[in-house]
Amino acid sequence: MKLLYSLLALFVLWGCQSGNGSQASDENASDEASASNPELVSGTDVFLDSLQLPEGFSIEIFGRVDNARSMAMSPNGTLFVGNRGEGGVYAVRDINGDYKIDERYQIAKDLTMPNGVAFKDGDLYVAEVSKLWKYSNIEENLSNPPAPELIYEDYPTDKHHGWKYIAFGPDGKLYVPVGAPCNICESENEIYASITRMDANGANREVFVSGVRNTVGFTWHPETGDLWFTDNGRDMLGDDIPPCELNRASAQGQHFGYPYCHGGTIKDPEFGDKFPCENFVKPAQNLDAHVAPLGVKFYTGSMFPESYKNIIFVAEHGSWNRSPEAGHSGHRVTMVREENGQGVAYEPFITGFLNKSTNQAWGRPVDILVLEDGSMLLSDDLSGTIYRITYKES
Ligand SMILES: [Ca+2]
Ligand SMILES: [Ca+2]
Repeated sequence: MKLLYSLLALFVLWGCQSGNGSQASDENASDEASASNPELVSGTDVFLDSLQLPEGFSIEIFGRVDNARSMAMSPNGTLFVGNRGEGGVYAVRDINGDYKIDERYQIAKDLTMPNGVAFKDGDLYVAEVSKLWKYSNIEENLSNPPAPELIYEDYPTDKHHGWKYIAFGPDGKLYVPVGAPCNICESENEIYASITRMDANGANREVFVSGVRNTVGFTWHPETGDLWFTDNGRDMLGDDIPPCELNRASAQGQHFGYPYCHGGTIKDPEFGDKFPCENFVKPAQNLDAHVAPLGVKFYTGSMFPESYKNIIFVAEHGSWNRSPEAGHSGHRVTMVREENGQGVAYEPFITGFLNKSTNQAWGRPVDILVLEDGSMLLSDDLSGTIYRITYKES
C-alpha cells in the first residue's frame, strides 16, 4: 500500500507539473512567510481559483507547512501541525491577527510518521507509529523545545495504517487508534483495528471500541459527547464498494464490523461468513467509496449561517484504489447533517482539488479545525498548505 501511495503521489506530482493549460496558468499562490522559511514548503502549486464552495463562503491561504497533516490549536493561538511523510512537527503563529502565519518553529524532526498532535494544559502530545511523546510547557519554549517525555511506547510498530490521529476526549483521556496492519485481515491481538484510550500520563490504556479498519480523524458531539470517527473502507472490492464510513460510538466495547462487514450491510467475501452484519454497529453515515475520510469536526462556530450549526465536516483525502475509467473520488471536504445520531444528508462543501476531466489532483484535504471566530482551517498534505474558510452574508 505504501508503494502504491508513493506511486500515486508521483503520478499526482507529475500530473500537476505537466499540468493542463488552465491550471498551470492560474496564479501560483504563496505567502510571504514561506519565502523566508523555504524548508517548510516543498509541496505542489496551489490553485485557489479552482476551488468551489457554497454561496457566501471564501477560502484563502493561512500559511504553508510542508506535508501538513493533523492540527491542534492551543488556547493562546499556537497551531501545531504534524507530518506523515516528512517526520516533522511544526508550530505556527499568527501574531498580528490577519489570519496569515507570521512565525514558524520546528518542534521535532526525524520522527516516525508523527501524524498526530494534541494539546492539553500547556503540553503538546505527539504520536509516532508506536510511541507517544509529551513536550511540556511547549509555548514557552517554541524556539528551543525541551526534550520530550516518553509517555507510552507499546503500540505496534507496523507502518501499514500505523500513523495515528490523537485527541483528548471530554473525559480527559487521550484517544489513540491502531489501524489494521493490512488491507483486510483478522488479528489475534485485540489492539489492532481499535481505538484505545489512556490517561494523559500514559497510564490505564484500554481498548475503547473495535472493528475499526483505519480511523485518521475523530471528534466528539458538542451536545451528546459521543465519539464520532471516520473509517477508511477496505480496498480491492471494486470502484464503488465498500463505502467509507462515518461512525458514532456511544459506549465502550462497541464493534464496528471490520473485517467482517463493511458499510453496515456488505459481507466481506473472505471473513463475512464468520459473523453477520447484524452483530455490529452500523455507520452513522456511509460515505462514497475510496474517498479516504480523515479529519472530522462538528461546526460549533457562529460565523457560518445558522443552518450549519453542528454540521459535520469531513476532509476526504482522495482515492487511490479506483480504476482510471471510474476516476478518483474524494479530494474534497464534505458535510454530513446529523439527526438523533444518524446522518441524514451527505453533500460536498469544498471541491476542486481534483480536476475531474484530467483525473489529476493538486490537493489532498487532511484535517479540519474550527477557530474561535467561527472560521475554519483545513490542512492539505499534498500542496503543503493550511487554508482558512470564512463566510460573509452577501
Ligand atoms: Ca499574521
Ligand atoms: Ca464499519
